[in-house]
Amino acid sequence: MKTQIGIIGAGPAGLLLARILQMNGIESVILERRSRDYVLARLRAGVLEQGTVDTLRAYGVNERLDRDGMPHEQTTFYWNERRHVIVIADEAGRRLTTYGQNRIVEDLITLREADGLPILFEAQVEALDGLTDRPAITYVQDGARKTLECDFIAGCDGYLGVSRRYIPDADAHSYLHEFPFSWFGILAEAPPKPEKRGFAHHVRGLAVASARSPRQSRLYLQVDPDFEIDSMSDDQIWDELDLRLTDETGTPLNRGPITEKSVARLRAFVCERMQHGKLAIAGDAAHIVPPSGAKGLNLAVGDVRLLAEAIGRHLRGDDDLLSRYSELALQRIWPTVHWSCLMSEALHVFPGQTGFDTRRQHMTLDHWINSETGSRRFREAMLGLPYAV
Ligand code: FAS
Repeated sequence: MKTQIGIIGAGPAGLLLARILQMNGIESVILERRSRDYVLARLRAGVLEQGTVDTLRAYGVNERLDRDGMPHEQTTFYWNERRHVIVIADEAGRRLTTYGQNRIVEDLITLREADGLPILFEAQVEALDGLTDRPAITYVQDGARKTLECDFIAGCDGYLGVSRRYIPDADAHSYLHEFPFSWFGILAEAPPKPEKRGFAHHVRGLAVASARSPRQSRLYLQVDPDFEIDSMSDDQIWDELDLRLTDETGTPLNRGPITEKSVARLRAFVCERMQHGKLAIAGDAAHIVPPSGAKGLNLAVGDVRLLAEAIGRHLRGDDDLLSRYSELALQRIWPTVHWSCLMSEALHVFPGQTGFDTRRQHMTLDHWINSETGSRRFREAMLGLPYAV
């Protein structure tokens, strides 16, 4: 099989890249190791920066987003049993929007299939060749080894994907930080209360209350890295969430059946080598952020906007932007990783944390909540950095 762009991974990065290329007249084939059902069932992110919403609108991926996306114009901190609100919407009308990653993925797959364009599911990529002249992807599907020849390869295959391995000295230019805790996430059929959405900084650990739709709540508890997913009953989960999210109103969360549970270790990772010859990586293949800042998906959007433009110019014989892809992408990646780590350091309880450490966390939260410069810094970081293109 031959195409112009071989894309590895049908997550948000790979699917959106394919969509942007298609709208610029560039054909691609997406190779995805998992089944279609598995990809659609993965929950993950849910908070979209304005730039992400604008990008999805620009490429016609907004019909359900405009109908079901929930405005998210403030962040609430629950701390010392009180609510503290920071307005995020800014004078230019920028704000956050809550709309599940799984729905964006479904919207992109639906559009691509309606256009009759190829996504090969259960196609496990095993090797990349010819990265400096005639790129080729070897993959296994239905037990047969096959080859996709292309002009360029985009590695959108996530943190555990194969593509990063084909970038020489990637490891020597990679930086990893593991946090000493995980997030225990639940999805519940319980209407989220607008007055109960935000982050709790509590002596027992962080809690997060967010929405996925008007009928579904997405909630997280900080847990130890070795937390057993079935170690808490549903009632114990709800009681712990209400305890950590306590505020002066005493309002409890709406409760309902828990339909999904997951545990994710918190880590931050950046690979500063995001390209080699006719291969470039984007999204989680190049970087991981702790979900505290709700940035992973939004960073992937910035990468693929830049990569799509660079590929388009490359195919027209102009390699200037492509030669600067890593450099330009990192100008957005590192500040966002730093912000996500600041949020993680301010909100979680660390092993061996002292009263001194806790008071310093309180100073950070107080700065964001009560000082003009702190609130502006918080607002700009949450709304997201401008794109390179
Ligand atoms: P993805 O990992 O989504 O997609 C990569 C794709 O490549 C996968 O479908 C995989 O199957 C495929 N693949 C891998 N190897 C392959 C191979 N050899 N051959 C073919 N295909 C291959 N971000 C937020 O902003 N907010 C959140 O609340 C949040 N919560 C998260 C919770 C969890 C449990 C996890 C794991 C992540 C969370 N994230 C969150 C981050 C997440 O949303 C990522 O940033 C986002 O999925 C990035 O998208 P991709 O780069 O496309 O990578």
